[in-house]
Amino acid sequence: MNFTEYMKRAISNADAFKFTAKPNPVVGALLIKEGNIISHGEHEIFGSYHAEINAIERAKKNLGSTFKSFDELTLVCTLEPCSHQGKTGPCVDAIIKAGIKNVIIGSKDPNPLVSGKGIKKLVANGISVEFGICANEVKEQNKYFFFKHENKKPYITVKVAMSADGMSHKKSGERTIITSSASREDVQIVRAEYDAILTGGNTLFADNPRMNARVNFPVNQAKKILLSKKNYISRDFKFFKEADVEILKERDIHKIVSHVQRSSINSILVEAGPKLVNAFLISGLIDELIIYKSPNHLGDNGVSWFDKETAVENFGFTLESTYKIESDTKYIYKKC
Ligand code: AOF
Ligand code: ZN
Repeated sequence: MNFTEYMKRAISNADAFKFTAKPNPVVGALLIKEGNIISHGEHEIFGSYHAEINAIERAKKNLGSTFKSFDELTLVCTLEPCSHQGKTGPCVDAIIKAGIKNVIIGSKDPNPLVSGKGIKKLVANGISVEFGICANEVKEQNKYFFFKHENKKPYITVKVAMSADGMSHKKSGERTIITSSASREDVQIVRAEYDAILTGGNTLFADNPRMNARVNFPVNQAKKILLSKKNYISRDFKFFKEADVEILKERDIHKIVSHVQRSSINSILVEAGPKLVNAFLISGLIDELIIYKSPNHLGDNGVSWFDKETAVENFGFTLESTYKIESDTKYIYKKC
């Protein structure tokens, strides 16, 4: 195997942890000696050890058997090793301390705390560093993390469930189930991918939603953000169950987004009613729109999502893909 192939292996190993490492990036590392993988390590869980540390610690078990000293090994890691003291120690220090002399990196870390500094410190300590192998694949694998740092804003998706005639719910205000259970199951997987789920007070009071990802695999549940000006909100709503909830009174979407930008959140899924959804779309800060459309009509009893049929295009979105989910259709629009 050459280093590109090892990098691809490290990327694949890391992918298994995309739901538990978030909002951190997934990272994979391998320690190689003369064409053999001596050990591997991944960043498995948010807040826990980084990939390089896991690879080094795993290799130590074979020190003296498959290899005699770390200077015989090449470290292949998908992301630039960190140089900051975060929840765990800086990876570059552990690499230097172990005595590794060769490091092959996929992509530079876009996080300003690290970016370039990790590489610089390795080089300053006499370590040979090569970077840029499969950088695009690493970036694609961690697209929300890279997006946030490169665009100085989190990636924001709005998700709506719509009747065939473009309605959100019944005028009477009662909870209306529009799409099939299969579509609603699909939403669970979408939720699992995001770092934060945002809704408004109207949706909370009308639907009492849980808005967690009910999936059959381990997931670091999204932080929940509730926009409401109310001074008192009962914690009996399902939204608050086993959740990290932040309530914001702010109404200015730009200010809300800058506030989130300062946290570790890279991506937000907005699941709200027409008023808030339209405010987000008008702000121009939405990057993706997911519409689940059912074949059923609500007719005169319904409240429309958008004013015009061409609203989606007017907001600057283009259809990227369409999926059938039983009798519903899922449309994914991207900003262009
Ligand atoms: C690495 N190896 O496996 C990962 C890195 O909060 P912390 O301490 O876990 O640090 C998170 C930041 O560290 C994250 O934003 C990114 O810049 C980097 N992630 N770095 O050397 C890893 N997961
Ligand atoms: Zn690290």
